[in-house]
Amino acid sequence: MKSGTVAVIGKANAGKSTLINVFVGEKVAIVSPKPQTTRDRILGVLTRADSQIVFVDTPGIYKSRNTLTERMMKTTETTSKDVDVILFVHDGHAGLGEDDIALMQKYASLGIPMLIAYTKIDIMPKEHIPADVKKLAEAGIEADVYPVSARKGKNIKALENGITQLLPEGEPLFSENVVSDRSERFMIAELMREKILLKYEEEIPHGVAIIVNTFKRRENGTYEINLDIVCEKQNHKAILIGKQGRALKEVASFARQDMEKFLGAKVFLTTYVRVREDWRESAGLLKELGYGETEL
Ligand SMILES: Nc1nc2c(ncn2[C@@H]2O[C@H](COP(=O)(O)OP(=O)(O)O)[C@@H](O)[C@H]2O)c(=O)[nH]1
Ligand SMILES: [Mg+2]
Repeated sequence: MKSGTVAVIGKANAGKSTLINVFVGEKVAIVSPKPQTTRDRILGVLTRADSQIVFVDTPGIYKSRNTLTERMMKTTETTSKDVDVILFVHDGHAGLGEDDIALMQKYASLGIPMLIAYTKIDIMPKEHIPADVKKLAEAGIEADVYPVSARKGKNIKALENGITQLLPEGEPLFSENVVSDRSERFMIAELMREKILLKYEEEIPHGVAIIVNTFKRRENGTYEINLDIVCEKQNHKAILIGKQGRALKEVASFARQDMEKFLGAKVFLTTYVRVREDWRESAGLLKELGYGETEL
């Protein structure tokens, strides 16, 4: 059996998490048009009759600015060195710049087999693809390039086959019914954060963390969930809540609907917004909020 780990690497917003969700066939990582959506390393597991691919989603590559983004970068860096295969995800529709090529060269030089997913081809002119593939070859990047669309499910199977071929022979790392290493509790917090990312301007969601206080399955099968939405400033709290609590009610309602889909049961959700100043700069608070150092 082919079995191994694949680090999914690329710039913020390239489409890494979306691609993993499509491979796995379930939402294991939240997605939004904003950078810093993925903060943590998350595993997505794809098991077939004769193969198991363990995708490692990473926060992506950033120019570090605060303790949280630094830790995110470190997660990406350590992950990329400790896997069987690197899948470099490039947003084809964003164009191929010198900085993209430099990044690919950097990861290609680690001595780990690498493939390139050239994604979002559903929203770009097809004629750009061969020109970019040629540019990559000219830059000495030997990795096979797979033009794909995660959104339209295009060419995903070919990429899966390409990855499988590069994996070593071995026993599966996870049992066949596992799709992620993360708990339901974690996904609940992430779904709340996703809706906040989608609704508010970047400054607010980037300063938000979610704490799950209560996650309880009642005897009748419904769930009782209570969350703290932690933000960095009083004025962020006011914006999060909105006039007469309307903004918060709306995001909580969207989050609850997704939680119900995810858990397959009715959810009673209550939320409370708290201010903890500068939590992103404090190692202690980061740990408390679940952003401690992670190891593969
Ligand atoms: N049109 C299109 N959009 C995509 C595709 N893959 C991802 N996106 C969008 O790109 C944005 C960033 O995706 P995400 O998976 O969060 O990127 P990440 O930061 O690399 O994990 C989201 O708005 C996605 O819906 C794709 O194949 N086609
Ligand atoms: Mg992501």
